[in-house]
Amino acid sequence: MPQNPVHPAADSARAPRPADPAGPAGPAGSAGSAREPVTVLGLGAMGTALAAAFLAAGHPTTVWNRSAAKAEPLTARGAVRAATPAEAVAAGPLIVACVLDDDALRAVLAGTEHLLSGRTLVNLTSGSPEQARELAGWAAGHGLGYLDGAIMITPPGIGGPDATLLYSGAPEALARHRDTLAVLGDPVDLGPDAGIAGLYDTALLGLMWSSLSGWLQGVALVGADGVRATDFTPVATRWLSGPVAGFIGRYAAQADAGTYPGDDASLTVHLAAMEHLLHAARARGVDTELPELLARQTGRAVEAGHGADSYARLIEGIRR
Ligand code: FVH
Repeated sequence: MPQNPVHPAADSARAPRPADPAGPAGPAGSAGSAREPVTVLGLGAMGTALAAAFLAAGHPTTVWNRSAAKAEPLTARGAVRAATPAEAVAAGPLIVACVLDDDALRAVLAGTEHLLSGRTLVNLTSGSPEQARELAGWAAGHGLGYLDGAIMITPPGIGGPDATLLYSGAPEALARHRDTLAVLGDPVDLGPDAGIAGLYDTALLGLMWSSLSGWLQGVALVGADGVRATDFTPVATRWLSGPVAGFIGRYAAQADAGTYPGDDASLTVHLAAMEHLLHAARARGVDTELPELLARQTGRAVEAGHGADSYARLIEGIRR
């Protein structure tokens, strides 16, 4: 394997192992003056953005991708292309993986097991909480620190002010690599259970889809009377970021406590307003599937005798 002048640690699988991840950061670690070397496995749209952010921040960056050609724009900017996953893993203490799914990640890591001890794997591949916990157990068996991560932004936003990444898993791994990972976006620590980041991810995506569909419903409704989406939207975002965010903040405590005082607006009032939405949608030939679902959930709670409760009461039906 050829010597690499830019990043000698990428030279071969014979490279020395990194310091114990639980120990203090070495000269190349987050706490040192030199930038920590990073390996990025997977150069799809997201992996490429991650590697580009590390490079832009001055981290010696080794990359590997199944289709080698995708590394070219990054090598042109100073990345080192590893010929194999093993060579990439051996390049440094911190491995950031972002491939299609869990199966792909396992395929990539197969055959690297003997190199893993003492390093940290940050898995930014989307997966289920169960897959994350299984991977954490597998990693522990190989002496590999494991952090599961969820990226709450699309590739162009990586490194930008709106980028948030959720992490859960080995606490010492996050502490050790926090400065490096902060290059990608604000790191949010969700604790030691590796499955929690993925769980938040799916819950937050569900919230995003519900919000987007609610907004599209509104766009269709006002659009039927000639209002443009771009005129409706500033009012909608003000509504969402102000009052609606406030409702959520208040209802969170009710959902935890299991008591739902309807002192702001009762379910009976909500149901009556949903009937207006249904009527307005029908009158304009707009799809009613979403408002029907909302009215059905609310109607069930009212029929069960909870009409005086707040909207947060619906959690009981959703939790089952
Ligand atoms: N793109 C986004 O906005 C979201 C944001 C939130 C997190 N997701 C997750 O990130 C993972 C990767 O997503 P991506 O957008 O980078 O996806 P692609 O551009 O399609 O790249 C896929 C990479 O995976 C490699 N790959 C696929 N199968 C295998 C395999 N069997 N063995 C090895 N590598 C594999 C693929 O390689 P290649 O096709 O270029 O050779 C790409 O590097 C994903 O979990 C999102 O849910 C992104």
